[in-house]
Amino acid sequence: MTQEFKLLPQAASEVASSVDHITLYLTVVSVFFTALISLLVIVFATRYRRRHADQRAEQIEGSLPLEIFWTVIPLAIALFSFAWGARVFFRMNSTPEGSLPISVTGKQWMWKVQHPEGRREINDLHVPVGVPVELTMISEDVIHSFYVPALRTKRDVLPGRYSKLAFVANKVGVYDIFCAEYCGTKHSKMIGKLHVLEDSQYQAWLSGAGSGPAPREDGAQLFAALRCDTCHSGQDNSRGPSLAGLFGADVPLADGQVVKADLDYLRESILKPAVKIVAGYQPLMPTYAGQVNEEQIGQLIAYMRTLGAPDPASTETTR
Ligand code: HEC
Ligand SMILES: [Cu+2]
Repeated sequence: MTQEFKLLPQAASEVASSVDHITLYLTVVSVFFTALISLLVIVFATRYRRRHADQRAEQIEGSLPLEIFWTVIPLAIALFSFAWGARVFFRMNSTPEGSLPISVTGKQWMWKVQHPEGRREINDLHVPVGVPVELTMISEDVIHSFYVPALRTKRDVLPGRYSKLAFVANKVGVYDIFCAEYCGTKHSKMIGKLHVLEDSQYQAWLSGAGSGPAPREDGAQLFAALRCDTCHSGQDNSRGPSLAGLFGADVPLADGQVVKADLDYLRESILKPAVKIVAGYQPLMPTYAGQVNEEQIGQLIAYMRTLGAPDPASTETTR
């Protein structure tokens, strides 16, 4: 209904329709109470106005049933809005198992995208219809924000920290992508298109021009080129810890803390190795800040995630 009269942008996901329904509901409730209260103000002001100069107000004692009535009704409405909103919020922010991992790097003033099997694109994002997608995003410079109105979803893209955005597009078509955080002179030009394709078209598109090595393959090359393997050979006498099975594991640190080896931890280990020292090791690792850009860090992480995994070819590589 809301799509027919063009008050709202197209809706290309189930979440988008849910967001529209909540918005509509909140608008109706607000308009209803605004109208009711305004009307009552006018009615009471006229009806109970002062009629002659010596008229005194009568004191009213109050009424318990009335007070319960106007406390319980707003409470019920507020709780209902909260429960409904929270449900949609959780649905928006949950990533189903087996989501398609795609990495996005924001940069003044463009969106760079890399698919898990290697195809890259700039200011375009191709995804299959009906398949859950998870974007892992980071910025090379300032804060950007990845916004797709048709999906009613938006997430800040930060320098120095990964953020995630999950969605399932349910309608084939082409939709706008905007940067929703002012990021400099050409912020308004930082736009792109989301292309939602049938699965077969997506597969065909994946193998088209612009496909290159998968991030994990680029990562393996970088790992050798940057000589990471000299210290992380995985051998017992190696100067650095083995990286096999590291991703997602708990890492005991020299100061007694235990941290989870997530994307941000791996990224920090490459750029600021001295911040968290693995228990039992010396702080020998040099920093690679300035030698690798965000995309290369993503590739190194994608490669490290394949280490020690049962079958590297089938391992999910988010970055
Ligand atoms: C000079 C030897 C050396 C080189 C070269 C080196 N590392 Fe390290 N690395 C270490 C040592 C020693 C540690 C453990 C101490 C620490 O946490 O800093 C470590 C820790 C790590 C950790 C955290 C491991 C864990 O178990 O939590 C990661 C991830 C890592 N290195 C990745 C890399 C990558 C990627 C490269 C190449 C870009 C690299 N290292 C190059 C010596 C090295
Ligand atoms: Cu931007």
